[in-house]
Amino acid sequence: MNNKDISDILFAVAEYFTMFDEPFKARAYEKVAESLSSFDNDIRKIYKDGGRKSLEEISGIGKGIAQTIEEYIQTGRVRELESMRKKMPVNMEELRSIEGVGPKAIKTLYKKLKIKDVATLKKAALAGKIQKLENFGVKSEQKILKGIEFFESSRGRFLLGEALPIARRIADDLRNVSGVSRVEIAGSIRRWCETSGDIDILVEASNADAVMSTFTKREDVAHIIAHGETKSSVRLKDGIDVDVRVVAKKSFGAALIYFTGSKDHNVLLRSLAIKKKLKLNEYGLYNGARIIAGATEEGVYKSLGISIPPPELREGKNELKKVFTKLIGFQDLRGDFQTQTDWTDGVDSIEAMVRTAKQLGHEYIAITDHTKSLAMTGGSDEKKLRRQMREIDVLNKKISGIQILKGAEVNIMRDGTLDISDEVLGELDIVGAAVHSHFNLSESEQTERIMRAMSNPHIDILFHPTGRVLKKRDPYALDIDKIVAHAVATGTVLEIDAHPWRLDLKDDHIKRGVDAGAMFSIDTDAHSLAELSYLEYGIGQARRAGLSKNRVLNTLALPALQKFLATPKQKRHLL
Ligand code: DGT
Ligand code: CA
Ligand code: CA
Ligand code: ZN
Repeated sequence: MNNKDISDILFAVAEYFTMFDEPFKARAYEKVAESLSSFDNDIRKIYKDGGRKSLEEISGIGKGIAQTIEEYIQTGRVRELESMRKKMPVNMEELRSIEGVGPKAIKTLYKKLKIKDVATLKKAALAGKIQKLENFGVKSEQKILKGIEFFESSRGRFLLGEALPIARRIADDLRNVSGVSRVEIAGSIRRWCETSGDIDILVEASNADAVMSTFTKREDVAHIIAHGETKSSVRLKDGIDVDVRVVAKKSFGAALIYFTGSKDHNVLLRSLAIKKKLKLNEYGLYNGARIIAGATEEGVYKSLGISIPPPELREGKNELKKVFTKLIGFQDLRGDFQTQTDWTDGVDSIEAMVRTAKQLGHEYIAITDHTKSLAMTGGSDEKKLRRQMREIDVLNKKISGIQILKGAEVNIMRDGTLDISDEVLGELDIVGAAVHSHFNLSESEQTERIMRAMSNPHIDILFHPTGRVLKKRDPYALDIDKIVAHAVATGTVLEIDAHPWRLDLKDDHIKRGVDAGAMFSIDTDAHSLAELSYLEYGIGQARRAGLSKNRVLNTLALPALQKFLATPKQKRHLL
């Protein structure tokens, strides 16, 4: 419990007093709540040292408020608040986030229409019931509906592929503010979670004011949720919220641990600290009143006697016990096995894709255009594939320093056969198979179908195995454990499609493959030059699953890769 918790509870009390027609009490609580949120000394300590009397010496705090704070510190509850909540059981936080709806309106809406939350508010507004209330009207009803629309559109979680670029942009801008010495993205984004609720950024700076004003004045800010001395929150025009906190140098590591989370990881860490008779919070690791670590993450973990867990694994599972020495790193991939070009539905030429891949440092790139049954993409038939192979021979002579692999993204037909003849598949360097039709088969039919395709000796990789497209298409019904087992049995590599709309396999599924000993590839599924840099999203998911470098095909150097591909599928293995 810190000053902020106390401030939050006083704000809540103030709101309920407003609803219960106690404007003076409400104002008094609100004032104290406001001043506490930027109060330098620890209220709890003041209370512990000097009792309720010492609270009353703080300006604005009278007897009543001092009692409330005392009760909250001692019991973690405020009975008066609880009884007011019982009398008016509404979801305050939710309702208040609708523009134009404050405590007074909430009271009327509850008393007259039994409105408790945004869902019941929406129903009433759509039925035209709100405009009939006293002090409301057609205009305020419309405003409420607009507010609900905004609430609904922006409360969903954001894809990592949306949130990460925004977070990086803001972090980069903050790095240019004078006096700023360090900026880190924290929260679920640093853990590479596939979606994020908001963006969390930590800043070390000599001038917090400059950071806060630069941040809140950004052009992409839709509105400012809170502007404080060391913490501000905004909602961007894109709908995503951003929290920026300025943290002291001596606490930066502890704060980075805390705000990277996850909550469950923090809970594990804190109880480990307690076991060692230490105390951990976002300011540091303490032995009694003495800070023993806090400036760096390494220092804090080391003082707790454990090695630093990668952020991707801080989910409150086994990350404090296990050491992940072989975890795949962001620099470990040497190539990409799934790319489409202007031969089908990609936008760039093979040559342009290859040159960009080379610039990215790749040693090889597979060109895997779609095949004929995906007619809308101009999918290749056998003849076109052979023509493309000849073109690749020419380009391989022309471009040095990178090997172009002849490939294809072959369609799996309804019955599990493929839409390209085995003869032509045998001429390709590397072949991926994928489902692009009949998404609605039963789980057993879908699983059998895909397993049949995996049994084909020419199918090296199963591309985007579950077929999901985030926010657009659910994965098809599939027995993933059977697929994983069949991959191991047949020597088929499972793809982690790194495209931020797909992330397929996802972390849980990768984990099952890890446990079963499967082989993986991490590919971009790029349809343009820019998308060739998507590998990091797949690596992030792989790391979340604890996947080690030596189980990933595209960590191999070219000669080792060629040797692998020259080995019959059944006998293929990675070290
Ligand atoms: P999100 O934003 O929903 O994608 O997930 P996070 O993990 O980014 O969560 P967020 O933004 O609410 O808070 C950032 C981190 O701060 C979170 O991972 C752990 C820490 N944190 C926040 N609230 C609490 C809390 O109540 N208890 C503990 N132990 N840690 C918290
Ligand atoms: Ca967050
Ligand atoms: Ca946050
Ligand atoms: Zn495509």
